[in-house]
Amino acid sequence: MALTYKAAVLHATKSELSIETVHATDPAPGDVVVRIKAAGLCHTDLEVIDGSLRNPMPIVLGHEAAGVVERVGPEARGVAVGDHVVLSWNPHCGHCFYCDRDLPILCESYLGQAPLAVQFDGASRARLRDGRELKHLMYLGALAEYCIVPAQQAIVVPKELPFDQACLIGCGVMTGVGAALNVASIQHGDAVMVIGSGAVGLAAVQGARMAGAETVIAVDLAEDKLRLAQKLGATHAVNAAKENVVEAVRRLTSGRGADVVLEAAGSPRAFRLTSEAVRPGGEVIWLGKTDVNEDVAFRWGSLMQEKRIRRSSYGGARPLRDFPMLARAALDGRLDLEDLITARISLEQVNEGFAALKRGEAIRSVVVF
Ligand code: CXF
Ligand code: ZN
Repeated sequence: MALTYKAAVLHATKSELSIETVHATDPAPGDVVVRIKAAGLCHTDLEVIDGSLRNPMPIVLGHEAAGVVERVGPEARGVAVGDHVVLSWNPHCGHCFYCDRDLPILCESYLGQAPLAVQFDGASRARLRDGRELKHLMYLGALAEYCIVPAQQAIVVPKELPFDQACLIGCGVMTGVGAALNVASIQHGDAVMVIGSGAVGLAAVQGARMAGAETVIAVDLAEDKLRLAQKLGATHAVNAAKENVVEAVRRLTSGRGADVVLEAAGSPRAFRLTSEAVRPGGEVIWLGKTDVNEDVAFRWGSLMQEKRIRRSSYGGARPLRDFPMLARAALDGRLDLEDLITARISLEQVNEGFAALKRGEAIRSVVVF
């Protein structure tokens, strides 16, 4: 049966997405057909729109989504029709050099094919009405009523979790909470500084508390975001527009600096701050990003003294293990997802949603289908 559905399609950089009826191609035997119920708008989608992240066009954006499984291919394992799933944007082969070293985010097939914006088997799963092939951002293209993905990308989560909260687990929450739980080695009683109070930073604040940090210092330029960080578990808030952040963190840590710094702001100033604010022997995790061709300068002295600096792109995600864990944490009240949702919008409002994200007004706008 031919499947047609609505999708948010980008035809050219710096233009608006158009909502179009598109035609699915036949699923592969290992695929599942997921009816999308909610999808968050992330900065990475915005980078494709503004052209700083190059992708072929026309392309369906969106990579943070949850939905219901409607069809399961004969070779798909681990999911059943009716399951509620959160989608992962990191399919991986499981047997290359990096998969073998527990780094699926560096999987050779995943990285090799990502710029092509196809599904993991190298083919597209949808066409425009005129027959032209559609591309899918980050192996998903989830700003659409349907996503056809290999079963490994559809992770079953408890049905009690509302879809608008569940979708956030697929990117921003996994990245932030995962940085604290999987990537950093936060010890009970640690002082953790989190730079940036957007979706990833607010998830990192919560992850730091889950990991046992006693002091969590949120840093941002906006008072309302800092207030939200405090509501979500930050013990201190520092407004970098008004205060000297390094002095503030030293004051709160007996002069040493933070044990762990999680960066989620994505600006050269924020990156520079990380190595200044961390204590000798402490750990820095960079989550944000800036243009790949931009230079970022550091004071050499700030990089000395046994500091450990690491970059992470998906919070060390092992989706099968982590997505259900994050869903349970949300259901138990240990992880607040509701407060990350600034607005619920329709697919037709997606351009307004991206404009709000660009202006820094939204933590997460969630398209609800
Ligand atoms: C990004 C992180 C850098 C690689 C692409 C995906 N994360 C989420 O949007
Ligand atoms: Zn994202």
